[in-house]
Amino acid sequence: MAESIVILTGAGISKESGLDTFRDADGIWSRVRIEDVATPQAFRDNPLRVHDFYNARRQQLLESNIQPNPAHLALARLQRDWPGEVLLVTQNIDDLHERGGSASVLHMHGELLKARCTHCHVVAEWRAPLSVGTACPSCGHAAGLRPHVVWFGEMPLEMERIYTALDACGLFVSIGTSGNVYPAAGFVDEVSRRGHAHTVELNLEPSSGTDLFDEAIHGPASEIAPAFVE
Ligand code: BJW
Repeated sequence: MAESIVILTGAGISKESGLDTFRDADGIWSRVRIEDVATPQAFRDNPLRVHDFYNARRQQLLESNIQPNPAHLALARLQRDWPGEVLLVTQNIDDLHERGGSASVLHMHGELLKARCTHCHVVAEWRAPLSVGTACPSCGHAAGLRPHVVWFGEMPLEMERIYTALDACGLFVSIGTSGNVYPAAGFVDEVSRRGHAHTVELNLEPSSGTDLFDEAIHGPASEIAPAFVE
């Protein structure tokens, strides 16, 4: 039986599609402070500022020039053609894997094109701007909606499914992530501890955890991901 594969992607895979990463010199955290937009406290203190931040990113994602690149397409091909299981886990909140043809994507840090009600917890597709007074389409509560994203201090999504797949996989590939944010940064350790899976980093440059991988290939994702998959 073909080995199962877990792929972890980060902001670097969407960089060549026109979306900024977080920690590169021109990244999002060079312009905005994490504590102002990406924590539950920030949303409690100033929901308007947090909504503005995600509204702008949602609007950019929906612009016609933002399209999946060859790395997204290659992973969709891998998922379609590999005879074993391929779990695609992304830290990205964009929908470029889906638009690139991936039928199954696990968004551990949430999704920009969804909103969640803080009262009834329903998750709804959301493409319009959110504001402080936007009522929940399900329970009608005014001001209940927040972006369906995972902020610092919150539990990432689908962790049980991810750890089960990490325990079973024969190959773990990390693409376009700096390895700074846990728990995703610890996945390679989780796999390596078991000793019988191969681990590979594909990144523009060595990430902070590059030495933890069995193999590392450096270059733009749009070139090295298709080459790795073929
Ligand atoms: C290219 C490229 C090209 C560029 N081709 N490559 C100490 C104190 C306080 C907290 C902690 C602590 N230690 C650990 C924590 C926990 C905390 C954490 O990790 N903090 C660290 C900063 C230390 N983590 C959390 O709070 C998480 N929750 C949690 O841990 O819950 C408890 C738990 C316990 C046990 C099990 C499970 C859970 C939640 C983290 C939420 C992260 N949220 C964000 C923002 C929300 C979404 C959004 O707005 O988009 O998610 S932060 C941001 O970073 C975003 C990303 O998904 C995430 C990772 O970033 P990523 O993808 O790695 O991007 P970059 O920019 O860092 O790297 C890009 C890379 O691409 C670079 O290496 C480039 O070189 C490369 N690249 N161009 C290929 N063309």
